[in-house]
Amino acid sequence: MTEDEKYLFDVNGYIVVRNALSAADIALANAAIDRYADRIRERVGEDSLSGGSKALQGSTGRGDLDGALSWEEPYGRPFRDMLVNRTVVPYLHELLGPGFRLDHDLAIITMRRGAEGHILHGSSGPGFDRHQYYICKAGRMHNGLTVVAYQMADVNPGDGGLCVVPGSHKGNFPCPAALRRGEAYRDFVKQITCKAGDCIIFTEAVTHGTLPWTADHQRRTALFRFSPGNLAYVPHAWPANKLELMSPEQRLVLEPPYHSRLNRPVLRLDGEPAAASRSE
Ligand SMILES: O=C(O)CCC(=O)C(=O)O
Repeated sequence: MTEDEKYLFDVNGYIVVRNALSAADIALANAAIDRYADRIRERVGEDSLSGGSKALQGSTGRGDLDGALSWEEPYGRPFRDMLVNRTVVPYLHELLGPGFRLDHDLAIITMRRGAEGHILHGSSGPGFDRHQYYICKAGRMHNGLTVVAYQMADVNPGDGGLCVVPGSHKGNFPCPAALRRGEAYRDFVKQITCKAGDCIIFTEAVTHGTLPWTADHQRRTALFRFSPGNLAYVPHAWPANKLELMSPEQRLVLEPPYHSRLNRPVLRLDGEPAAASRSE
């Protein structure tokens, strides 16, 4: 992560990593989503995410597609490879420390034209959330739960999708309800545009949410949530049949939470395994 990128993440609470996926990765990931499209579950009724906000409402819900890390070859491969993507791993080393681990299972988000938005949320404010935080001390950034969102389709200005309130990860006061509902202060909410193959990394501390999807093409985002190696948000024991599909490098990212001092194996910056190189 360059000094400029550290500045941008520290100031904004997110960063866009361009061209993290190759054209072949994008094509295979999209073919896999097409293959399993009948498993997409649209969040309607009590699963709706727009929280009753008129500004975020839509004609249908966000589509969720689970289980991709367990899909058979070749369909699951591009998603398993995202766990140890060599362009993205150095960012996670810097933001979460070596030994970062997958916290939640992968969730693929799809949105078709008219899909509703998601009320804005984030863990900054007057309290301290010990699982989702952003701190910078002595020139080093420390993050709790952190989202790594790979894009399989372009997100153009006005399409909708992920939005953030840049800088809000450092906020000390409660976020106004009208802002969270997309009903006021819209100038402070930034839609994040990007191309297929880009990856957006953001801290769960930054206030973020989803704008309704207006484009004719489907939104497709593979959303991973990582934690530092010592921390867990969700209880999780990865099942043996999932681990069997993983390479040795990918399995390192599925280690349970514990101190790196206890011989925690970590990925090197080039994505290969190595012993822990610094005490976290
Ligand atoms: O639409 C997005 O990318 C945001 C998703 C999100 O914040 C969530 O699922 O909690």
